[in-house]
Amino acid sequence: MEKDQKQPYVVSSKSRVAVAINAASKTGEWIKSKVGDHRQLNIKTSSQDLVTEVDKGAEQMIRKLVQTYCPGDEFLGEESAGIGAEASANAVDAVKDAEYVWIVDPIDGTTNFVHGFPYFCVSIAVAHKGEVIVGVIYDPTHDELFVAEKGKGAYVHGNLMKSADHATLNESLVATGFPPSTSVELKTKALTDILPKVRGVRNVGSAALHLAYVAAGRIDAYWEIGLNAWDLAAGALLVAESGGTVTDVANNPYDITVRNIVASNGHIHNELIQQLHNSGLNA
Ligand code: 2AM
Ligand code: CA
Repeated sequence: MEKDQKQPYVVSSKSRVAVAINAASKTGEWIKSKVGDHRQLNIKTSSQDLVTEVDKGAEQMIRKLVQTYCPGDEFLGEESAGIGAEASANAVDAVKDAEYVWIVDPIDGTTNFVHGFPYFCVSIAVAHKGEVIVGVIYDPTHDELFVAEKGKGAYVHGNLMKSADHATLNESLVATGFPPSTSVELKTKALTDILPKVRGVRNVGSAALHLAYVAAGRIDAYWEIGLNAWDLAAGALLVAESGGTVTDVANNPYDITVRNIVASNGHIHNELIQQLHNSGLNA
C-alpha cells in the first residue's frame, strides 16, 4: 500500500490535454514577464533566425512538466532538435511512429518576442502514432488559450470555434509568412500574384497564431513554405477541428512531416491551392 502511494502520478491519455494547457499557460506567463528583458540573443542560421535564453528556458519548463506527468512520452522541441532543415526533418523522423510524442515550440514568433511586437505564443501538440490528438496554443499577450482535441472540436476561452464562411478568394482575408529558409523569389511571387485577388494579406510573424486565427474564423486562409513540425502541429489540429482544411501545398492531407502548409476555411481551399500553383508553389 505504502509502495503504491509513492508511485508517481501518471495521467491518462485523456488528461494529456490538461497537462498541455497547464504547461502552455504557465510557460506563456513566464515568457510574457521576459519581454524586453532577455539577456542573450543568439543567431541560428541567419540574423533572421533567432534564439534567446527565454526560448531555451521555456522549452525546459515544458519538458519537465511532460517528464513529471507523462513519463515515457517522447519529446520533440524546437530548441533541442538541432539547427537547420535537415536536422529538423531527422528529428521528426525519429519520433513520428512513437506511441506518444509531444511536439513543442516554446516561443513561436521569437523575432516578435525579441522586438516586443505582441504576437508570439507557446505551441504544444501531442501526437499518437503520428496523428495529432491534442493541440494547445497560448498567446500570453492577449491571454488567448486555443485548445483542440481530436474529434472534440476546437475552443478559444472555452467557446467552440468555427472557421469562416467566405466562399471565394476575393472576399477572403488571408495570411502568409516569410521564414528565412525559403527563397525570396518564390515568396514574393506568390504574394504579388495574390494581392489583387483577395481582400487583404496579413503576416503577424507566428505560424501557430495564423493557424489559430484560421480556426477562429478571423482569417480565411494561411500558407507558408519551409516550416517545421513544431510550428504547425498544434495549429493544424485547431484548423481541422474548427471545420477547416489543412494540406501541404500539393494538396496532400496534413501530417507531422509537412513543411509547406496551406490551411483554410475549406471553402476556398482548392481556389487558393490553384492560385499558389500558378505562382510556382507546388511541392
Ligand atoms: P519561430 O519563431 O518559432 O522560429 C514566421 O514566418 C514563422 O516562421 C514563425 O512561426 C517562425 O517560428 C518560423 N521560422 C522562423 N525561422 C525559421 C527558420 N529558420 N526555419 C523555419 N521556420 C522558421
Ligand atoms: Ca520557436
